[in-house]
Amino acid sequence: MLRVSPDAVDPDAVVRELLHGGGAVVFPGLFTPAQVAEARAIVMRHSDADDGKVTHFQGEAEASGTLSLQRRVWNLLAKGDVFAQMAAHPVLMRVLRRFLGSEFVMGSIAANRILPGGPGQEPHVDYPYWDFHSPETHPVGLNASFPMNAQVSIILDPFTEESGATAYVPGTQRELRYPTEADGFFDRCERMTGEPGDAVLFFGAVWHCAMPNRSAHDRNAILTQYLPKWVKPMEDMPAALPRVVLDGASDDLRQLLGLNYPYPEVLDAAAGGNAEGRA
Ligand SMILES: O=C(O)CCC(=O)C(=O)O
Repeated sequence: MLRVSPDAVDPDAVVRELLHGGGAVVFPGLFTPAQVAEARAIVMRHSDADDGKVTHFQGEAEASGTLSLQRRVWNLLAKGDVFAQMAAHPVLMRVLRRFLGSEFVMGSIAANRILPGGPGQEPHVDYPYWDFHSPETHPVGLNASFPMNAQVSIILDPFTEESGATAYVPGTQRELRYPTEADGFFDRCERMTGEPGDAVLFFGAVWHCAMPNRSAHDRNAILTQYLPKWVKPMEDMPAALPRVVLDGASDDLRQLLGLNYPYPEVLDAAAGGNAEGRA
């Protein structure tokens, strides 16, 4: 995986790697130990007693009864200011504006905690390609020549092969299709290993999945999903956030929440000149 120093980021080089190279880059040490500690404490607090919120892509875990050892904490913006700092980090904003367009939005910000002994996931591609196992539900001819997703995993615990660092098959984003058994994912995969505070940016069309945690410690990561402004987000974040967070949102956060993008709109009800101007 290409390592990109946060002090020397060339957005065009990152975009090339995401689209035409391995599909993933890591920004080492993007977040401070204090930010990591704060984020981790909140995630642990919200998931300690909660074994009900799981992810898709967990067929085997369902069968083996270990489902409760992989936990999600959704809607993180409502749970601590540190998550807005993470989501709108200037390095990420700069690169993502190049990759997804200057008015890109955020589709989701959640934590994935895998407890010791916890399961991995099935190899998959991410929203909005998540159900590409039924390609006929998507437009004809859709390919990966431009991206409709970017994922950022912010690592909160050591990500090692033992602890279940995300597995991915470099280059598969170019194929834009759902991985099948016949693809031999687990024989071909590499791992997104890293240290707390590192941020891995990848194109969610690359085949990937969380892996089982065989270490003695929890494996936490913040998973942030970014989309072009016109893709319907996965989480309805504005609806889930308290008014005070929306009112106090920075310009970047307003953009991420999609508050600057007007559609869909009831154009009959819009002020006369606007509707005409936008048609
Ligand atoms: O936590 C991980 O390693 C990846 C999670 C993931 O790919 C997902 O939930 O879609």
